[in-house]
Amino acid sequence: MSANQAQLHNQGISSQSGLEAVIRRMTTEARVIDMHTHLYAEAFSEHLLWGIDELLHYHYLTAEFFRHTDLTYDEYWSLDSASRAEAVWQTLFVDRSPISEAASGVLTALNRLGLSPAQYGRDLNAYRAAFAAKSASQQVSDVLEAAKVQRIVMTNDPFDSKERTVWQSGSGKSDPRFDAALRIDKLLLDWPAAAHDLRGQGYAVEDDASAPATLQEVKRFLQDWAVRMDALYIMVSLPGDARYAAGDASHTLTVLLDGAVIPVCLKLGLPLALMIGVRRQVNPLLKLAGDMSMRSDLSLLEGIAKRYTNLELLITVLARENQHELAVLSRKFRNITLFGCWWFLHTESMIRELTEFRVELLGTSFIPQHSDCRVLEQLINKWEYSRGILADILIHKYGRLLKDGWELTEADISRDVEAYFGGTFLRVLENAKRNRIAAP
Ligand code: RAT
Ligand code: ZN
Repeated sequence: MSANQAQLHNQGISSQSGLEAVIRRMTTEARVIDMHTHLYAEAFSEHLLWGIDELLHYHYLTAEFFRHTDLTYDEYWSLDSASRAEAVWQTLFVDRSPISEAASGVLTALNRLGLSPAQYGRDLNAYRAAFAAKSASQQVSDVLEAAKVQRIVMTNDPFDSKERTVWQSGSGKSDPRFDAALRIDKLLLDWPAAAHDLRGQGYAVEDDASAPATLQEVKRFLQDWAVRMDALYIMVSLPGDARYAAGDASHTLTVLLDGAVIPVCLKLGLPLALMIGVRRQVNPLLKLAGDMSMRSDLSLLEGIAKRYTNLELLITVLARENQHELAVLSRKFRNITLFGCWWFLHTESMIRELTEFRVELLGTSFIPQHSDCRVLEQLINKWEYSRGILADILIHKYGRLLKDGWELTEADISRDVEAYFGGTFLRVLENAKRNRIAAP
C-alpha cells in the first residue's frame, strides 16, 4: 500500500452515506475463503460438478421439481443427466416463475457469467452452447474470479474409493486454491460398515470399537488421511439427537470421539467441525434431496466444549430453532466458533435473521457464511447474496457507532470485513495449531 493509500485508508468516515459506500465496496470486493463446500479441484474429475445441466438438477432443485411434476420418482431417476436438466428447466423456469432461492440463484449466476436471461431467453440450449465453449479449468478460474473467492475447502471422504485413488496418486493437492477437509460421517455414524472398510484399507480393527487396539488403528487411519490430504480440519455431520455420553464405553459415537477423533485433532492441531441437526433420508425416493432438518440437543456440543478446552470447534446447526441457543453457547465457550447459514437456512430471509443476531451476540467472532456449493457456478449467487445482506447489517450496526461519536476509519472496517470473510477461520486454524498437544 502506498503512503497515499494508507492515508486514505486511515481517513475517518464522517457520514452515514460515506459509511454505506465504504461497507458496500469492501464487502463486495473482499476475497473470500469458503470454509465448507462440496466442490473439487479438477484432479478429482467427475467429482467437480459445473455447467448448466448440473445447476439445474442440483438436489435443492430436485426437491422443488417434484412438488410440481407428474413424473414418478423412478421415471425421473431413469432419465439421463441432460433429460433431467430439461425437465427441471421446463417445470421450474418455463412453466412457472423461478422465484425460490435455489431457482433464482441459477439466473443470478448465469447473468454474472455474461449469460443474461434478457439476451439468452428461455431456451436452455442457448445456455448449453455457451457452456460447451468452456473447459473445466477455464470455468474454475472464471467462476472464482466472478465470485471473488480465493480459497475453497472441499469435503474429502476417505471412504470414497474414487477419491482415495486421487489422493493416493498424489494429485489431490495440485491446485492451491482448493484445500481439503477430512470428512468422517461413515466412521462415526455407521461403525460396522466403516470397520469393514478400514480392514479393507489395511487397518486391523475389531467389531468392538472400544477395544484399545482398535482405537489405536482408527487413530492411525485418521492421522494417515489427515496428513495425506493436508486437511484443514476434521468434519462430521450429525443427526440432531446425537449424544455425547462421557464414560459410556458402549456408546460408539462417544468412544470414537474420545478414543480416536479428538486425540488426533489435538495431536495434529486440527479443529473438529460439527454440522448438527440433519435427519437423513426422510424421503429416500428423493435420493440426495431426501434429507431433512431436525432440532438438535446441543448438550453434545456443550459436553465436548467443556471437556476439551484445547479443542477448536467449528459449529453449525441446521434447525432454525437452535440458532439463538448456539449463538449463546458460543459466548460461553471460546473454543466454539459458529459458522454459516447451512442448507435450508441459506436463503435470503434466514441469512438476514441469523446474521443480525449473531453480530449482536458475537460481534466479529464468528464466520457468517460458507457456501456449501455442490456446483461450481453457485459460488457466484451464494456469495453475492450473502455479501449484500452482511453489508446491510453492518451499515446499520456501524451507523449506530457513528451516531454515538465513535471515530471510524476505512482501516477499521477493512479489518472487520476481512475477519468475516476468512480471517476468523484462519484464526481458528492457528489456535488449533497452537494448542497442539503431544498425544500417544
Ligand atoms: O448442503 C448440502 O448440499 C447437503 O446435502 C449436505 O451435503 C450438507 O451440507 C453436508 O455437508 O452434510
Ligand atoms: Zn455440506
